[in-house]
Amino acid sequence: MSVKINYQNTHFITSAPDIRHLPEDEGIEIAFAGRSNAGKSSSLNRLTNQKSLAKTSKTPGRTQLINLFKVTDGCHIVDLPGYGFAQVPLEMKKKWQKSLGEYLQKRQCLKGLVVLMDIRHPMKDLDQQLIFWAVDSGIPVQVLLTKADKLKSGARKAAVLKIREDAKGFGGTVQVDPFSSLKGLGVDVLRNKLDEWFAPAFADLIDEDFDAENASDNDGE
Ligand SMILES: Nc1nc2c(ncn2[C@@H]2O[C@H](COP(=O)(O)OP(=O)(O)O)[C@@H](O)[C@H]2O)c(=O)[nH]1
Ligand SMILES: [Mg+2]
Repeated sequence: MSVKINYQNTHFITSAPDIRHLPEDEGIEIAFAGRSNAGKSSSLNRLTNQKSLAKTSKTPGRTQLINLFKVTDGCHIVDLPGYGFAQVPLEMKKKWQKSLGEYLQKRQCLKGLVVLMDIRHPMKDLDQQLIFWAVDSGIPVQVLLTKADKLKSGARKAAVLKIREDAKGFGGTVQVDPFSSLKGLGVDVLRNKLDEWFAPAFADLIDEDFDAENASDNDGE
């Protein structure tokens, strides 16, 4: 039994300066993470069919807050600040990494991590660190290789295969797929993955004739 969630209803709830200030640890949370400029905001906008849900910016490192979005009751998306931004002082970087590690290891409601990487510059140190932390905590990971439209299909396929091979080294559930916000490539893969991760939030409803307002069959109505 699977659920199709309508991501178009996603809306902003709050911004937090750090992980400690996030709302209560309940429901199901999926985090999006990636280096600055990897295409995270664009992917959220594409996922939700909203032009500026997550402000996209050509200036790297501008989104320094953690943004929390509600998809539907009990289902949240957390947009983590981009990392790898050169201008951030080392002390701040270290502090941020520490609290990010804690979040991945301690947040009970975190049920999935989406890691976005530019397909031309994948698996940088902090990308690997994040995946390692998630796998270590039993959290499944979806890697999206963004801006896939920038590569011709042969080079794109080669990159995907190479990174899938690398991903096996983490030992956990790490799925790797190409993605393009520009062309819409991989959006279905992302939606299906989120549907799967959020599905337990609907477990009570599923026995009944499931017809939740915000999680329709997406059949046009
Ligand atoms: N060609 C191409 N450019 C993209 C794509 N996604 C994002 N970009 C561009 O990459 C830059 C950074 O995107 P943004 O979503 O703000 O990245 P963020 O810093 O990770 O949130 C912007 O100039 C986007 O227009 C994509 O799928 N294809
Ligand atoms: Mg952004």
